[in-house]
Amino acid sequence: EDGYRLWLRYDKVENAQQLAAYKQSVTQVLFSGNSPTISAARKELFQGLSGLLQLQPTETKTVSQNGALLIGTIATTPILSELNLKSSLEKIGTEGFFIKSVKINQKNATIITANTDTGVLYGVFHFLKLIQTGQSLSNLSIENSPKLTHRILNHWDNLDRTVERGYAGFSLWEWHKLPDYLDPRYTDYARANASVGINGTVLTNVNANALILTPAFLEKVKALAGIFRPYGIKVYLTTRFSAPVEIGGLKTADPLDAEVQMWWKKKAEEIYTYIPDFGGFLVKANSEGQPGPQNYGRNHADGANMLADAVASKGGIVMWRAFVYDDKVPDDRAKQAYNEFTPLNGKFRKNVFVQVKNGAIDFQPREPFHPLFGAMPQTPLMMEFQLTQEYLGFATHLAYLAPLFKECLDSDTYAKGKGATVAKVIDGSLHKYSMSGMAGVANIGNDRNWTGHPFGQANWYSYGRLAWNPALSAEEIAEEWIQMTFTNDSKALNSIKEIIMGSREAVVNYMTPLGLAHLMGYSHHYGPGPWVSNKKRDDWTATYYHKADSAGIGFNRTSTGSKALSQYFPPVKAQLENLQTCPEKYLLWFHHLPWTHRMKSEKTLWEDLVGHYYLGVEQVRNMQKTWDSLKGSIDEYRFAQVKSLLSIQEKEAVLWRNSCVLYFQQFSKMPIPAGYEKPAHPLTYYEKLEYKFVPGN
Ligand code: BDP
Repeated sequence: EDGYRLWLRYDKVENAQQLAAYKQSVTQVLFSGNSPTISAARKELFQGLSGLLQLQPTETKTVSQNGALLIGTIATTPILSELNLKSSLEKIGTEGFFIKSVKINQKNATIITANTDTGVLYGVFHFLKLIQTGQSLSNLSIENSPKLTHRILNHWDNLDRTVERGYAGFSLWEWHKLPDYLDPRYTDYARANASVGINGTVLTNVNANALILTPAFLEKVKALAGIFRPYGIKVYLTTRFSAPVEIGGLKTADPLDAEVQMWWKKKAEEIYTYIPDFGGFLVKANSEGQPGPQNYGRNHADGANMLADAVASKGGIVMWRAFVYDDKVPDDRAKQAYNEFTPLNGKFRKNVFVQVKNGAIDFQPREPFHPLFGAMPQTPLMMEFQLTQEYLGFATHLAYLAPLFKECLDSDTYAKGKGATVAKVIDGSLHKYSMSGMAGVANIGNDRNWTGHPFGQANWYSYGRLAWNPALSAEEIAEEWIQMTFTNDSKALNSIKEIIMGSREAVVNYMTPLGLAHLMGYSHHYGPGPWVSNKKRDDWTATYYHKADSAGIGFNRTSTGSKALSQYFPPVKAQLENLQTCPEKYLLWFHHLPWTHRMKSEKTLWEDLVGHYYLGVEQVRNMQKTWDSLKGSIDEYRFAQVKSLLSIQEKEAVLWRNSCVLYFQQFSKMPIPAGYEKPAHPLTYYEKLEYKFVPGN
């Protein structure tokens, strides 16, 4: 077991009783339809059953015994039309499915049905999951459909196969061998995505290369799209805004220039000749040096609408990113996206999403939700989460991100009074958006186990599950993932759950507790660098964010500071502005406070901060102990791999703790409270450590 099979391992059900019961529920299979999607579903079902139940059930045309499994859409399965499923099917839409125990010809049968073939495929994955997670197959009545229309992975993959912020090897896309060689891995990638309902993938980096839009590459993209299509996955590309100049020979890329508009129209038409169901474009513009409409004095809506018009007639969309900040703008970086985008509310075409990162800075271990959520009622906002752990220890540290995703999704924006959660903004229900979406910056590469750290798979998995249904809990997702990926043994399951559920908070504690942010080393964002200052851009330094000085620490975003808080709706603003009500987990994000400030723990801010750093290390040590107790209940390879990674994580958590505590101590001038182990070296030692060999340096 090397992790390649992800959560689709399909190993034999170990519990003999359960196995026998399952076998009784699957004695014959009636599969109808013959599209490529149905073939994929059939193949998956048989692969799953032959592994899980060691069974090759016979395919029949009629129900002749108990335990029949009927699979297909209503249109292709005449028997189903007798079952009065119309109203249920209306409810589940184009991608939902329906699994139900029924009687047909007086025999017990199970049906898996949907309005579309893709729905059937999702239903098959769900059915297999019931077995993988040890659930009963009797008396089933499952109606399930996605809450969001667009559930998309964003690959930050370059054409030379390096991956921006990728820590799991090189890009999966072997451009040099495409379109002739189709790595079977592409199909496994599609299966994994479909199994959690991901229905789109952006193949290329947001820091885009215009070459992807040239015929030689479109040929290759077409080949990938052909593999993903049966799995319900559309392909999208990133565009470089200056492409008309770079590959089109035009003098300008001004979005209001008729020639430029025509160029994009033609380009889009050309793309659709290769990929008739091409999903559309993802654009990073006027951000971190990327070209955009502002280069021509135009705004984001001008840029997005031009591209949107080019793909509209074919059903394509544009995902225009709101990740903009500029050190030339002499204001708090956290405010810029809101300032640039809220005036454009309602000014985008119908097929444009504005894609917003979960927080206003950048994928930190903890950030308050982005104030744009709730602030653009007439423009569908799409959530952007980062699965690759750029700021959470790469693929070396174990950090389960579903609690981070949930923290954001469950936050109340108060955009329409109480209960206007971020989840309701992005699922479209709050503002009646016509489309809804979530993007996850992929953590996948060509490492054998896909994500580098075996637990990184849980971030891919949980992202997909939450994009399908943001109401799921991080814990229930963790449980099913562990069961499918590691074990159904309840003791081991609970131990792994304990590790996984506490892991993100541990990282917050040893990296950026109490609302601190961006203390990571310069450019690579790996090890600690609270001392990073005096760089090319002020907003790329750590001192910009923590503002530690002899008077205290933290970024004042209240009305006496940058006023970023005024971008939130009044109840949120009031809560966060007030020191009595601001949750301490966000304290230093919004307030600059003296080292002697009294915390809820009755400790001074200094002592409390130090306490969090030490707790973070303790938490990692506890994770290690719990993992060690699993020896024998986990296959050896992955047991040893996680064990080693945890020991690196422990070492690095200590480095983080010592670096930050000693660095901040220069300003607090207060002692590390008695009872804590003392840092092994002076601050200068930690400051000199270089992370020369980490990716991105
Ligand atoms: C930052 C990354 C950078 C990305 C950028 C983005 O450091 O590599 O290009 O986000 O999201 O987190 O565009």
